Amino acid sequence: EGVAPQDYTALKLKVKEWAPKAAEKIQGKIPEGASVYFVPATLRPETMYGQTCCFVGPKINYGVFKVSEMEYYVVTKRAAWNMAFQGIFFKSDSFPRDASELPAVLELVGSDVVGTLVHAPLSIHKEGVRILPMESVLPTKGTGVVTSVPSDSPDDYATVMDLAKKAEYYGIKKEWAELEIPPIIQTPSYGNITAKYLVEKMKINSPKDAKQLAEAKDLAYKEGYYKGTMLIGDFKGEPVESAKPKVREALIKSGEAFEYAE
Ligand code: A2H
Repeated sequence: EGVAPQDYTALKLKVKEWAPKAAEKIQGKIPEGASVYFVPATLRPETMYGQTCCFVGPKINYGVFKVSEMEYYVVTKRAAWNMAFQGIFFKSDSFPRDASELPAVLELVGSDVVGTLVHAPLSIHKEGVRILPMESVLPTKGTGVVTSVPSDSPDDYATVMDLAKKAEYYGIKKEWAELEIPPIIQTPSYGNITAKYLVEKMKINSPKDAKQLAEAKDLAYKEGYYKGTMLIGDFKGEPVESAKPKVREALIKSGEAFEYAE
């Protein structure tokens, strides 16, 4: 990780239906009718059409943080602390002095929220996508929530394949990991589902093949960014390089995302 700040797009995935354990814990802690959002941080906003699920680390601790009377975000405490200094929770300049001053209403463990149904902005899956477990989510990066785009992220592709194969072991429904993977970006070298192409070509068999996945991630990122063309959405036919900031701006303007840096 370099010293230059990462400018993430923080996307708002609204909860439609809580998993049972989360529902029990949240009971009475949030006003009736309030909106709760899972907030993944992404560097690839132009791929959000292809979201098929959203990952949390099953052993990671998350907080539910109050943004306003009727709006709450699920992120790590570390991310909430950063957000507090980026004007996301507090309108004025009243910054928190320590973590106890963060507007947390309750804590949840990742495994509590697995199975929760959320609305993912731009996703072709309008009926919603599920919160699913990913062992490799780092608690020290972004918000600790990672939205899954298996068409363009080799990590996401390898993880959804593994989840579908071992659904019982993970305590999930197989079909939650098997939503259709739509083509989002056409590339000259890897076709229109770059991550699948690379994972298969490099014979990556597990989300634990960290070294190979890092290599695949690098190839996918460069090819998609410099040579990719959008196949879907308002900027269909445009190069990824020019579509990317436009998709980001549109998401921010519509209130479905905000800027988050670290
Ligand atoms: B990206 P950087 Cl389609 N733990 O979003 C593990 N991974 C995390 C994370 C965490 N706590 N927080 C964010 N990320 C992922 C989309 C995407 C991403 C695509 C292709 C590549 C890609 C959909 N997943 O990332 O270390 C998020 O996944 C590869 C660069 O800060 C985020 O963007 O550079 C990216 O890693 C941020 O990684």
